[in-house]
Amino acid sequence: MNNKAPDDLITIAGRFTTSGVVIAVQPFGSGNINDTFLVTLDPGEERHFILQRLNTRVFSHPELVMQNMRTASEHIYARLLNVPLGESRRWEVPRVLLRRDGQDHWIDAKGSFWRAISFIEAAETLDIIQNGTHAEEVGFALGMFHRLVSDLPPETLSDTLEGFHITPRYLSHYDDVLGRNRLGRSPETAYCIQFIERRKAWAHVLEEAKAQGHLCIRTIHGDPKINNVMIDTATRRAVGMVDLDTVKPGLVHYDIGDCLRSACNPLGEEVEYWEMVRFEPDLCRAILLGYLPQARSFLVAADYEYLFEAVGLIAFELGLRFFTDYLEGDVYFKARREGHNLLRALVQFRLAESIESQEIAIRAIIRESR
Ligand code: GN1
Ligand code: MG
Repeated sequence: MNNKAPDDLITIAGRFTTSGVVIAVQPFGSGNINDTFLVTLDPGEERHFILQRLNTRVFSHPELVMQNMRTASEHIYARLLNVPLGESRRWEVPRVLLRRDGQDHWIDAKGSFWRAISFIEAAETLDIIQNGTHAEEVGFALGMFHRLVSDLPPETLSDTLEGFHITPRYLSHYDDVLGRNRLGRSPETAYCIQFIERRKAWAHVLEEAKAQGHLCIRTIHGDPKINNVMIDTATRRAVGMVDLDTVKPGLVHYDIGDCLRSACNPLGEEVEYWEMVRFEPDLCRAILLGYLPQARSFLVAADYEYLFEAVGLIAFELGLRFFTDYLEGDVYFKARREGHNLLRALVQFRLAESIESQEIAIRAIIRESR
């Protein structure tokens, strides 16, 4: 058995402690990009914190990611003082933990970029939607987050991931990769290629609306999928949104689409039987019931007109990103086995199909929820 890795992690975690001794560092969560660990301290002012090795292949300017996180969380803290939460609800924001010398990260001998973030105690995240109440809480969490950053001017944040959620950019990258690809065509890859081909023109819908001035840039979360919403283990209410790496300027539609595509898929995005994946409209209704009371103060009429397109588009876009990565040899999303990113793509395409086939019902839900 090799004991070296845990020892190394304990030393690295120790670089971020101000009190207490690190007694354990364990892999944590199911992220596709960064490496995440839960650190346990004894005794320490706080029992746990999150240690992460940022994927600098994806985030090529990690110091700007840290700056955005700090700008957003400080803004949210200040704003929380004026936003009534109601009884029996807490709202927590992950804080960047500084080292004793005031630095917000540490670069190890191999050049890895490490950072520490506060842990929200007595709460958990779930990869799969549990029921309508859970869906409503997921919607509330995104609405609360958007409301708290709605007065944070997007220009104060850096664009840390150029092209993120710009579907036409993913399409042109896909075309390049496909052109170079020499893999044989299985029935699954043929299905994906045809699926993308038929939706190429439509995939510009949000970017065109943005270019024509129908939709405006705001501060967004960037990755508000179901398992980035922390749920209180006792009250089962949402207590915060984690993973602030992608907080940056963008369309709220990317966020709403990502939240709905991830939380209205009762089988989750890592399912084996991709043909069985479907989008559940009742969960969509529950999410909007939680989201819109928070968001009505800043959404304008044109925003509602593109909500339906946003749901299908973000599912399609994620499928496109997974499929391109499969063709490219898994250079972006961590793949845990051969064909993993192909399977993930099939799940998202099946979900996008299910959204398309229920267009009338989903549009009616959006209309009635306004
Ligand atoms: C990635 O690593 P994780 O799980 O936080 C990705 C998201 C995808 C998500 C799909 C920076 O997020 O855009 O929606 O996987 N993050 C980045 O599960 O690309
Ligand atoms: Mg993320």
